[in-house]
Amino acid sequence: MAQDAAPAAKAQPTVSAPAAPAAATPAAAKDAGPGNPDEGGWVPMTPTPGKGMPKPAGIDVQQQYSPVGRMAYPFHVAMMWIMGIICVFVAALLLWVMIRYRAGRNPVPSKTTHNTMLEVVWTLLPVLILVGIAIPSIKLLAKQYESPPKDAITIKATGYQWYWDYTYPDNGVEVVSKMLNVPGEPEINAGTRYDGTKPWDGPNHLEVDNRLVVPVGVPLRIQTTGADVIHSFAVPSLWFKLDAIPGRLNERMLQIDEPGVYYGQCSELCGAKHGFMPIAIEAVPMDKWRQWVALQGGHMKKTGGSDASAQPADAAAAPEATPSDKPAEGAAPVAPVTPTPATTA
Ligand SMILES: [Cu+2]
Repeated sequence: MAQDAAPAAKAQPTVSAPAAPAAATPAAAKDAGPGNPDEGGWVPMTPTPGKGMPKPAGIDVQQQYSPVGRMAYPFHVAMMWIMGIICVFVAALLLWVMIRYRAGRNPVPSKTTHNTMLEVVWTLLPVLILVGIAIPSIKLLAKQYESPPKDAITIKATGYQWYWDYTYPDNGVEVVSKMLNVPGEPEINAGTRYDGTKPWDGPNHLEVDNRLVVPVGVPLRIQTTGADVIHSFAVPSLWFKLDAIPGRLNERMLQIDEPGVYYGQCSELCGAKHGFMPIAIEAVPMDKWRQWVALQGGHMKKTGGSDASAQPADAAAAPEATPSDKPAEGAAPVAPVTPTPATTA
């Protein structure tokens, strides 16, 4: 924690300026670079209110948009009911015993010590309930740890104090993703614009300058690591949470059911601005994703034969990129590749 304090203090000077609702253009120009949505004609998706984000006064888990989430959510609801019924039942029994068998009503206490039938029931019943829970629970656990198939699209999310960096190693794309500043609040990220200055901006504290753009309906291999301290990559509406640990490369499969913008946050206390490194995933159809990759100056995976299907599509994406009015895109080398600390890849 002492470590965290130092960079925080250094960053502090930028935090005081009381937010002149950002001239969007100069700010946008500042964060020009790979992944900038203002670059290359990419128009980010406008999020649907309430989808992939928390709802005001909501108390339930967010609606799920991934196969794992759709499996886990009903299980979560069933567990809540089982727990609730047991709590009410035990509390009722206690109350009944306290009232019915109080000293005042039973001056001569009963000498009963055993009841075989009752003992068998109160042993067997919890065992049966636990077995009943264990079966779907283990299935869900296994599903959550399912390995991505060989041809899954790889995305590596690196947590920094206090932003995310996304690389697509097979596509030669890198995106640095920082929280948008919040109107009326101290500036958190110098150089990023203010939330609400673009029509596609989502909720404040959750929207970022450059989203993680991914294709829908196909398995993604999400790898996480931390560049400095432990972070955690978590998106509630996709039932996805994976720690990002320095010196380690964690991996989990993610698949998103339908296009949309899904928001999450770093979920490991990682320092002073832990609360200001949100995650915004923009899931788009595959052809749009290919277009996005091309606009970032990236390419489709060079196939070694396993996923031959990618090749013709790659060829299709390429011409799309060439006439694009952004030839400079390719010229800008993919942002200075941040040395990733000792990841065991
Ligand atoms: Cu963090």
